[in-house]
Amino acid sequence: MQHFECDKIQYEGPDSKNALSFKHYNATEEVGGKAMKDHLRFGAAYWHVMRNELADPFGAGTAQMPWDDKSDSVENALARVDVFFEFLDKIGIDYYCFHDRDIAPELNDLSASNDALDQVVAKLKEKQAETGKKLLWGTACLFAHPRYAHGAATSPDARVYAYAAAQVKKAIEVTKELDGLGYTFWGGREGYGSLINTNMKRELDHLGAFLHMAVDHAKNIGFEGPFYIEPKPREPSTHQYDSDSAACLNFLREYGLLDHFKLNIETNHATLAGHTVQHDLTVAANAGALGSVDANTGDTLIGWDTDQFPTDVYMTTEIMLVLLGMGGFTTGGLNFDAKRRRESHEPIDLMHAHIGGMDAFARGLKVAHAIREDGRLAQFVQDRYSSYDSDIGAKIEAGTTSFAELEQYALSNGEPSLASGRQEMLENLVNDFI
Ligand code: XUL
Ligand code: CO
Repeated sequence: MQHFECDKIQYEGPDSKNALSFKHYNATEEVGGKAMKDHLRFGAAYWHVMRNELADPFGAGTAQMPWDDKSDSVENALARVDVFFEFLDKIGIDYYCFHDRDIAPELNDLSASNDALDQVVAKLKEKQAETGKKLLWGTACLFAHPRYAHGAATSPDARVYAYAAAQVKKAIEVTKELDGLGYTFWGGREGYGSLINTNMKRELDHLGAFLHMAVDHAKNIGFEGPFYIEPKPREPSTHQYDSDSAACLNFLREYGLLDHFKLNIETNHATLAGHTVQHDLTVAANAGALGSVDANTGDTLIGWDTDQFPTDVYMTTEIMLVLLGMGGFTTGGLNFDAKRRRESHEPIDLMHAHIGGMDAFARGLKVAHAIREDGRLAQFVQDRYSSYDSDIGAKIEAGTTSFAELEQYALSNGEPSLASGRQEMLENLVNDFI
């Protein structure tokens, strides 16, 4: 049975008027000697594609899901798997991501929930073998159930902490069972509503211990994929401890976890933190810790996590410049952590949404590659720092000078004459490629 009223989406080129085709994403076309699909490593989010009913705080869900009987039965969960793999096949996405409770029901009893999860995982494993689709990362949902209202690994209640640990233990195990390439921690409620009732120090110590136990367990069962932390400053909490790339890196260093974790950077989370996504990606990449990307975008007029599909080629270009600059993904990919607008409620809208995101990234990839091939942008930046390549500048970088020597240098060299930053010229240069 077909659940999406379309054939496999094909590349038809920029002149095509067929809305259900790719205009720019051509999976096997090479850019810089590497196929687009291997640069971009697109992933689909099970929670948005299969489980997001498109409700908002003011109204009920609108999404049409004729295949879903809305029950918490394992049968219903198993039926969704077929629909999801039809979706992956038709859209041509090779990777996917899930939370434990997206794929299988929360049954309010840990062993019953675990049994249900095992049944669905067995089916996912079969479908993966049949289709060649891969799990980019798995994760545990530690934020939806009321037991996690005060947090999970930062809950003030040790019984909740233990429950969360059990859930993560199982989620890592099923991720390994499915040959998952990574495992993500998004601290959905790892933060606070108010400091008036919060012991921040104890909560952070508990979180550090939790992640160390996760590392130990991964080692015990032979799960090698990296762990990712996904920064987000707020929502649902007032403040979340993993607020941005820099805060996450600091936390990982403080608790001795940096060797085991990379970051999964999400555009709309970076913007909620008051940064551009390019900023948070760059901070992560500089630390050698940029692992994966949750691709979406926010809305400049709405101050919350709207998780929209990325369509802005300027933004995808900026993202691809960072990714190409670090040599591309290893274990990570571009996971569309994005949902349709509430008004786009038909199954076919899932196709339009992903086509748009994939085409926007294909263009960003081509533009970023062309900018790098051209070389003028990189050359400008290199030249801007050239005074550090020799003489006193080289001594600064080598750590072989002192305030006393720099004072002598400043006294004898007089007022430095500055070069222009040429920001506008460079913005024009980037636009010339778009
Ligand atoms: C929430 C969010 C999550 C994580 C996985 O804002 O981004 O869906 O990606 O838990
Ligand atoms: Co995300």
